[in-house]
Amino acid sequence: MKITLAEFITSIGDITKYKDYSMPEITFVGRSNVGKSSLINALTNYKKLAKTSSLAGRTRLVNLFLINKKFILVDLPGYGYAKAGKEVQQEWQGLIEGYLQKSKQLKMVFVLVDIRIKPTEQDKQMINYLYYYNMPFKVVATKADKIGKSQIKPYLANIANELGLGIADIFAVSAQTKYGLDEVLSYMDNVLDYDNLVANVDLIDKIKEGRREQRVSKQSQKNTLTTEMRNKKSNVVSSLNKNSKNSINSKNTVQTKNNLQSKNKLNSNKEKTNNLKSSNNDNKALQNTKSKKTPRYILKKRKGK
Ligand SMILES: Nc1nc2c(ncn2[C@@H]2O[C@H](COP(=O)(O)OP(=O)(O)OP(=O)(O)O)[C@@H](O)[C@H]2O)c(=O)[nH]1
Ligand SMILES: [Mg+2]
Repeated sequence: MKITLAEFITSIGDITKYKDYSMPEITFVGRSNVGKSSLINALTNYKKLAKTSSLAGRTRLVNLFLINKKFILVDLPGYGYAKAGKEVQQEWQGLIEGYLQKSKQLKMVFVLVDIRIKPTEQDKQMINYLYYYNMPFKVVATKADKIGKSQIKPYLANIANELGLGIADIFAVSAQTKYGLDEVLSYMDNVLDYDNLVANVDLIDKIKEGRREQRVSKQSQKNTLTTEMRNKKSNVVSSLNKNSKNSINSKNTVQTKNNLQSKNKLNSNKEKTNNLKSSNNDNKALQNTKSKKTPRYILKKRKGK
């Protein structure tokens, strides 16, 4: 089989949203940084189909790629990346297991191990898991370019021994030098019965159309929401204005009442002061009448008499 066309279908972060495209699927599992995404790029001959990184934990979602319009390659997050933290590791584990359980079209699981590194406990658990659920799998030892060609067989024998498999059950590959890729491709060919696969010629167009419709409906939802929010806002503002007017009115009424009361108070005070004043004047008048003495010149006159 020669891969001439590879197209991105979708990325899934919530496995409940996984959709069955009714096409055979092949997936790649393994430790973070083992080379899953690089192997997909090398097999398809696309440099940037799947995102890769020298740092572990690059792939965080389940990524689906349509190949030659006939089958799907699935790139999964890696396991065993301690630095990602427990919660994130569990999330990735959930995506890996969720995908393996959900896919009804899974024809092959490639379990990747680094050719130079002894398979980890998690690699063994993965293989036991696949055995347990009776899922077809094959081990692929990656980064074969890192060791001399003559070393490949002994390294493969070690891995096979660790995993309780025969050496023929393991492929050795290099995404960098393309070593062993043809072998993997022809194995895929057999597994898929590639020549008898019917191409789904307009799947990507349908997906694109679906995405466009989603975008439009999201945008219109957003617009409705914005209009609703604007209306709500203007209602709130107008009711605020009404309230503040009412409160001003009631304030004014209270103020007028208060003013009236204080005016009345002032008037009654004034009256009181006036009363007091008049009573003072009366007193003064009384006092004046009481202290009225005979004028002095009259006295003198009387003396002179
Ligand atoms: N020398 C060599 N390096 C490789 C090979 N395959 C992958 N690498 C490198 O290994 C690193 C990790 O590769 P990825 O393909 O991102 O690994 P992954 O398994 O997808 O990693 P996660 O997405 O984090 O799970 C990158 O720096 C690659 O360039 C290979 O065959 N040979
Ligand atoms: Mg990756």
